[in-house]
Amino acid sequence: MKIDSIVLRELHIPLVRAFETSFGVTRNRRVLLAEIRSEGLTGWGECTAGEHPHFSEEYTDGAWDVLLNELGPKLAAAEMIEHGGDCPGLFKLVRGNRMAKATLENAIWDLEAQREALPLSRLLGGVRDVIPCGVSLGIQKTIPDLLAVIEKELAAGYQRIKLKCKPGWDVEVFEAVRNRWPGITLSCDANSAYRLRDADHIATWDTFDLLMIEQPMWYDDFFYHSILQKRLETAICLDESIHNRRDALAAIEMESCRIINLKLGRVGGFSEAIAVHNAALERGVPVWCGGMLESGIGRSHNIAVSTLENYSLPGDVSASARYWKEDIIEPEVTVTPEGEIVVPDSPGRGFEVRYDLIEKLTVRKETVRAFAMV
Ligand code: OSB
Ligand code: MG
Repeated sequence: MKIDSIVLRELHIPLVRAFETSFGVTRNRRVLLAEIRSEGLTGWGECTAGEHPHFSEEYTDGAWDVLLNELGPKLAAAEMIEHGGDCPGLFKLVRGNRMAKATLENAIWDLEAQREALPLSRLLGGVRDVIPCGVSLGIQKTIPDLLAVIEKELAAGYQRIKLKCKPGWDVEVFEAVRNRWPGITLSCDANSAYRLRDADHIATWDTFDLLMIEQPMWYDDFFYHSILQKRLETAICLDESIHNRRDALAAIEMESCRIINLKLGRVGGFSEAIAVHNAALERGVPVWCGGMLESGIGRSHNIAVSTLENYSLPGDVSASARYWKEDIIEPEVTVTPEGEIVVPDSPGRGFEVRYDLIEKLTVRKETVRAFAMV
């Protein structure tokens, strides 16, 4: 495919409610989008980097620079890009920066799906018509506040509740939730807030029958998680630690986790996500699709990848209205009373972009040049 233009944008969009994790509070998102035109079609990608390098090393301004001056020029100058799967090779010289890489690679997959007149989910090898949905609930001011939020999300149909946790917002919270709802599917996510010295404390959580404990310790660790996993009945799920197929193999081999949260941006795009997915499938380790507070573009990519066979647990991909007053896609993402998202069967992402709204929310916009100005 001939790449006609690559335009990068930064959009500022307030969340409808603040999202608090063990590493901080997000109130406003800075969303980076790539808009790639080729042969009369337009593909879109979203960068899932956060505003600060708190979840991973990547962050909005760093990703913007890498996209504009490193990856974008490589893609703009490429002569032989036919498939999304050609991007990892093209970007090989740039180390890390996976969320930035995924932004462009995923837009190429989107273009490819449109060119082949296939739903993106089918191009990726997906097998589901609907995907099961859970929600990730941020740390709240009080336990009664949290119980009220859970009540609302359960009434909306969500199949799994994930509680963000940290020291001081854990056992009492799990106890209160389990007392009220003994049977719901419940998990927690510490975003690396604990250390191995907390192992005895974490082991007491076994009584809460959690589906998993997500990334309890260091964001870059396998070894200490494998020690912790031996001391728990509850499955550990790794998120931050898994960047590629080799990481997944190491974590599975070392028994550092029994479940993987497989995020597109964190592993560098659809190609590596499929590789991690397949490695986990072959070894009987289920995966699910995490979220990064995405706009509709990233959300639609998450829906497509969640249709792969081994995405067998409910993900954190939920309705647009939980994040945005107005989403930048049409229709916005909605969830059925059964807690499922119906996967679009039209070519490409299956959601239109609201171009006027994107223009209105854009605070910077730059066209990538085929050769960086150095
Ligand atoms: O650890 O899964 C995480 C949001 C931002 C950064 C990290 C994480 C999250 C979430 C929110 O849990 C998932 C979502 O609703 O998009
Ligand atoms: Mg997580």
